Amino acid sequence: MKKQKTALITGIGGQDGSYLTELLLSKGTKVRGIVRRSSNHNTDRIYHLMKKYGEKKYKDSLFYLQYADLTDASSIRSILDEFQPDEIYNLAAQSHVGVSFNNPISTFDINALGSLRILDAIREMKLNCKYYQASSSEMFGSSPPPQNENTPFMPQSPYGVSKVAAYNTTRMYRNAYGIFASNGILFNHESPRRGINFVTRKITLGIAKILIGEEKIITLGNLDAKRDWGFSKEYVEAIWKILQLPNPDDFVIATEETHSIRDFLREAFLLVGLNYKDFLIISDQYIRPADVPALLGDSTKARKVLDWRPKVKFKKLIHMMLAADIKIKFEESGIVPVDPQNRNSDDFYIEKGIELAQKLKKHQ
Ligand code: NAP
Ligand code: G4F
Repeated sequence: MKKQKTALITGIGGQDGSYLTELLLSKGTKVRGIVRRSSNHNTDRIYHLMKKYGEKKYKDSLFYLQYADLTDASSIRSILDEFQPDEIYNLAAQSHVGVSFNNPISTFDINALGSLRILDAIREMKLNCKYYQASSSEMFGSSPPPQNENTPFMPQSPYGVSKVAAYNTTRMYRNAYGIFASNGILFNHESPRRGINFVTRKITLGIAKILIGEEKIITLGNLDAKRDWGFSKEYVEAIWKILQLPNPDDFVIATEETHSIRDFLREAFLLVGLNYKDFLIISDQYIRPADVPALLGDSTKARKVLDWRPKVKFKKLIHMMLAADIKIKFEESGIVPVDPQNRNSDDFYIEKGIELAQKLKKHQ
């Protein structure tokens, strides 16, 4: 009989960590996650799993959380010693590119040194485990599209530089010490669980707030940048597949479509029949010292080796995210009765959004 695997996820409370946990649990893998101490909730995305599996039960539990921090080497070593994971998914990061210009040193500490701390502990403790590094298309920076595994990295932000360092550390530990260490170079991926200060979620949540009268405008920065946006829930399947291969390797994961921020904004407002230009302010506050102009992934290798293909692309993603945010705002404000059985489809919320948008137009 096959031994039940144990996976350790850093960044388990993040967007990807929450979807990856659901995937691993569905496969019968034991999941151990690290969360860092914060003065406010940072486990909302996995609260449903904490309730289902019992937060405090240990050893026999399929799901268990422990406090640790990627900036604290001793916390990482004791976690590895205690859990003896078969797979480590290093998803923890200061993941906001704009914020990395304000906090370059802590970004590097978490993102670059954090991965080094884990890899060096694996080496020194002689752990027999597979390691996944959450690398990023932000590493390509100003390299022109399309970008694949052979495209040179030209990072444009402290975040991008920190991720290049972690990418190279991962390859170095693989080559020098024979550790099973792989990079997933993931292009932007979003979902209703995306952090609210990334541009996609800022737009969809902003529209929902405008519809219920909570806000009048959305304030953004550079609208001309282009991104290759996919769906996080599908991207964590690729992450899992990368660690199931017999040998470690590096993969670009992308939809192979690119759109500007302006395209996203236009499409999202149009879904409820509004023109984004009536609700937009551009502010220097959100313009970065340097920005990545255009990302478009070529994931031929992932298609061939991993047999991975994304189904959710640009329009479907916006539809899903906007519907989810309208639902949240409607429920919060009591405009539409809460739907306890969750019977209503995304189309239902978009339709309700259109009705509110029409009223909004009349009052303009
Ligand atoms: P996310 O939602 O921002 O989640 C990041 C997680 O890391 C959070 O749970 C955060 O905890 C945790 N974390 C931050 N600093 C930590 C520390 N010092 N010690 C322990 N945990 C810490 O990010 P995501 O979108 O899920 O992305 C997952 C990973 O993929 C990140 O490494 C990101 O850089 C990378 N990536 C993301 C994308 C994308 O488009 N989403 C694309 C390429 C690569 P708190 O909640 O306490 O802050
Ligand atoms: O949504 P963003 O903050 O994502 P960005 O910078 O591409 O980074 C995300 O994707 C990376 C993969 O390439 C990840 F590694 C990283 O962790 C993160 O998940 O910004 C997208 C674009 C940028 O060009 C930004 O300048 O949108 C532009 N933008 C315009 N106005 C804005 C805003 N971005 C944010 N966050 N907020 C704005 O108001």
